[in-house]
Amino acid sequence: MGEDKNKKKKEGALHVNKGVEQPASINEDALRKFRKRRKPRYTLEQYVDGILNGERTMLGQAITLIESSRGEHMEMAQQIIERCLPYAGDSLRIGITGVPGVGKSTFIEALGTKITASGHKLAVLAVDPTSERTGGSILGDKTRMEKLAADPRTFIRPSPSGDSLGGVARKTRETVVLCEAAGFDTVFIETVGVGQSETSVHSMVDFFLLLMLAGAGDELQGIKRGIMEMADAIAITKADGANRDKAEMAQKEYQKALHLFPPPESGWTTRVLTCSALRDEGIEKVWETIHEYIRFVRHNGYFTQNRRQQAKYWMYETINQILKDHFYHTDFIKELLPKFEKQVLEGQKSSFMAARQLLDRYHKK
Ligand SMILES: Nc1nc2c(ncn2[C@@H]2O[C@H](COP(=O)(O)OP(=O)(O)OP(=O)(O)O)[C@@H](O)[C@H]2O)c(=O)[nH]1
Ligand SMILES: [Mg+2]
Repeated sequence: MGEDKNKKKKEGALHVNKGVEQPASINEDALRKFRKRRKPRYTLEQYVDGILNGERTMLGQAITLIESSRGEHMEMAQQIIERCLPYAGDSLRIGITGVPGVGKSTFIEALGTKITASGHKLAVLAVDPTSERTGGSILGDKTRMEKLAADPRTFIRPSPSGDSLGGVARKTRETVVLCEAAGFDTVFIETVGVGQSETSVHSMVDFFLLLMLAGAGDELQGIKRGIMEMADAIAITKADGANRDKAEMAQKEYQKALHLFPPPESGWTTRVLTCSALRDEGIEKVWETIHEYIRFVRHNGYFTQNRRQQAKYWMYETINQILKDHFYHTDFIKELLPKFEKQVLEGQKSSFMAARQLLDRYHKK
């Protein structure tokens, strides 16, 4: 997926007219060399000290290294994470998902301002692998999160961009570590409930909140059953004005529907709530429910068990990711791929054979 995107970028940027001599690519090369040489801006000590002091700018700079694809940056990012790990883990990680327009940003603003007003430090991150929205998904709707964006107790960071879902999710997972080391005791991870990203987010949070609309025609609004199964609570949004009754009806329906699902591993009974972020109604209740859940799973041991399982999951995810990245970024593989692809497309080689041969060449390199 990521590879296709890169390819498109290269081919689609400029149209080359036949017969017109193209300028030498000296500038490109010079630029590339300059970029390659650019070292991380600060020393490891400076990054780590800044983060542990809770400096938001330093935190932001370090996250930029996590998101970078330059070797030196990645190396430095890993060292920073390593040094921050002993100070991480001490936050409440909450995943928030829902279809576009369900009211995620408005909800985060309403709940977030309450959380920071009670003295907590909140980090708001996003996992959003669809490039069109990237960069804009969180910061773009600053108007919906006006108070939070200006709140010194909040750190808001849009989704890392230009990568596959696996890459985006892993980077966000690493960003959580730095946020926690910087003293953020509550972390929200927002994702749009339309694809695979919920599963990734679910595997990095302690509590998973699904926001849903009432009476939007289709009963389950294209929200897959699997996503409802993952939710520790469902909140029906926009329960105000004429929508209020509909929201309460939906609440009953979903509560009933949930009975048909297998009981979750945590032993918790999924709650269905209603809220209005605009009117600030029911928001407090959602927060109380989250705490009730945390007390419950801390008591029965699921909290720790779940975090350990997640750590294991991310170990394998990271291995897969690194192996895959390394393979696709190896120069001779990049050269061979189009040739093999062509042979497969033309039926000269089976896909299995092509894959096998490429991997053999890769291992022998
Ligand atoms: N009546 C009412 N409208 C709301 C409420 N919360 C959000 N809205 C409106 O719903 C629209 C979408 O809200 P957002 O918070 O931007 O929704 P979102 O889920 O972040 O949307 P995307 O970022 O596109 O995924 C906006 O016009 C909001 O003003 C609410 O509690 N009541
Ligand atoms: Mg939004």
